[in-house]
Amino acid sequence: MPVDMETYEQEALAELAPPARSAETQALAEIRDEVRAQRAEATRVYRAFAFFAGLALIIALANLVAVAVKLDGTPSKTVTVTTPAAAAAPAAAAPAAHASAVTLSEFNVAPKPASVASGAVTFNVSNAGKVEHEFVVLKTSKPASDLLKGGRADEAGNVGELGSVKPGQTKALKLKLAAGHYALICNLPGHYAAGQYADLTVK
Ligand SMILES: [Cu+2]
Repeated sequence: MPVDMETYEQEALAELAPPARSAETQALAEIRDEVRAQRAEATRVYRAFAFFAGLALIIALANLVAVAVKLDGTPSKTVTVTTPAAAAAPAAAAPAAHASAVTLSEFNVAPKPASVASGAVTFNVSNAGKVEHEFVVLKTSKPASDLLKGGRADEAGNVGELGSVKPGQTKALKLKLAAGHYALICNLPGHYAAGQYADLTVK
């Protein structure tokens, strides 16, 4: 009887096993089908996306071509900027100024303009530097850079000066100047040697 029981159990197990296995198999098959379905759906979505993306690209390209064709077809307009004759005329025949704005700094003299008309000339001298400067006008045939004499500039030909222009200060110097070459310098110790000079032409 024990043998029979064993056989029965084995048979019973054998009977149970296949359905159990087939249930598992079926579950796996369902999962597989589900995965396939999802994959198919994903592919559909991707294809749809790719289709619309492609469509958008084609539309964009078509627009580009349309714009290019339109641009090509449009007669190119040359924009001519006409300088007003009134503005050009003074520049061409600018009368020489009777004033020059001079900026002093470490260590420079910057007259604007650097050419003035003979007669009454006003120098509006500003000290844009951080230390005190002076402003000396010399009538000389030598270049402004060629006046050094013992550490300072030779002041021969001095026609007028402002002895002191403090930082931030602006002073006017009015002189009667004949036509010729002038040197504008600051002759405080070391300033000329450091390059504080400029040439001026009086016409
Ligand atoms: Cu100076």
